[in-house]
Amino acid sequence: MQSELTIRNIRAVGVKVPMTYVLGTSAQAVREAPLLLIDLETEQGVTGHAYQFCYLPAAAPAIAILLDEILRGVKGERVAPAVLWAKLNKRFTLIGVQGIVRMAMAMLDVACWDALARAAAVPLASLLGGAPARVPAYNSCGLGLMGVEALADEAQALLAGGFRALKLRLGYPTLKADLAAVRAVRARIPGDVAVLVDYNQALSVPEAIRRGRALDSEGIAWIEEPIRHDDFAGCAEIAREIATPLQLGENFSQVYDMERAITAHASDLVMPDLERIGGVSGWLLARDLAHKHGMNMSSHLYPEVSAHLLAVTPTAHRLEYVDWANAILTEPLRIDDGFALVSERPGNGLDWDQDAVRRYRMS
Ligand code: SMN
Ligand code: MG
Repeated sequence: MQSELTIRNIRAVGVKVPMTYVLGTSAQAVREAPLLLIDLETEQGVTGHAYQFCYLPAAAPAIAILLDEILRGVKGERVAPAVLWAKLNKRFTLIGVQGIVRMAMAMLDVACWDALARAAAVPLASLLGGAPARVPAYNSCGLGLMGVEALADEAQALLAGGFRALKLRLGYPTLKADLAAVRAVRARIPGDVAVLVDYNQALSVPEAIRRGRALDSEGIAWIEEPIRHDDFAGCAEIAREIATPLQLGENFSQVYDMERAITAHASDLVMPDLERIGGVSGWLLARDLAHKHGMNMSSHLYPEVSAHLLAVTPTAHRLEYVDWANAILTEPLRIDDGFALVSERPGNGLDWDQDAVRRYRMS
């Protein structure tokens, strides 16, 4: 994608926004969302936006420092995402394009695509050859590890907005407790609501097979990351042994990782993360790979931008909806009857509410 836009500056600000629902995973409980927001300023006056969910507040200033380093390499360059990625890939070869280096590069990529869409005065989905659409979404807020009564109440509350699918985190100390959690949720919601479960890498291969087989009779729509995310041989073994579809992807580092997972038959479904897969450019490569293999592809976090991308993904499956960025957006992503409505204004749907940004700014 070529354009006349040239890069002038990258401004980054960290915010810590309160979460409506605690995200209690098997690995860690998250109560506040640390987000890094960037403005990519161009000489032509168009500004592109992106944000990163930082997992840890301490990662926000670290990513911001890497963005300063990126700016030194790309200031004055044209806003051409593929060209910039190639240049930065070379610049960061020795440290490695992974972890927060890759996150910073992906943020630049997302902001570049936003600037291009804004300059063309079209929504990102249209710039990519599609159009804003209704994308099936699941509510991924909350439903962390907790007591069964609280789970049932939260499941009911999460169906507001007409959601027809929810994600439940598992990885309790015992299989019995996992089953109790699933059944408590199931008992409180309509039978046609899909329940997806996520172990966040908590299990060993034998334990995943044991728990997965037990979950096979619970009507679960997918089992996500049962074991360490990079053990593709182990995941392939689990996928062979259980009937419920296996889901991987939030930890795919660029499309190369996804290709290795597919080659290893590690997963039935894929759900790349916008920032780990390499931004919009990385998503487009992942999209083509999923299409080639006929694999259903969902998103991970960043629902505002991911909605645009799923609208141009032939094997689009489910959008992961979280409301974390709503606190700092002027126009949060709209959900209607369980579908996300891709924003129709120019760009990727991210516009900062400056008062809220000041309120939640990290010290
Ligand atoms: C998740 C997302 C973000 C932070 C922690 C856990 C989870 C998911 O794995 O898939 O939503
Ligand atoms: Mg997950």
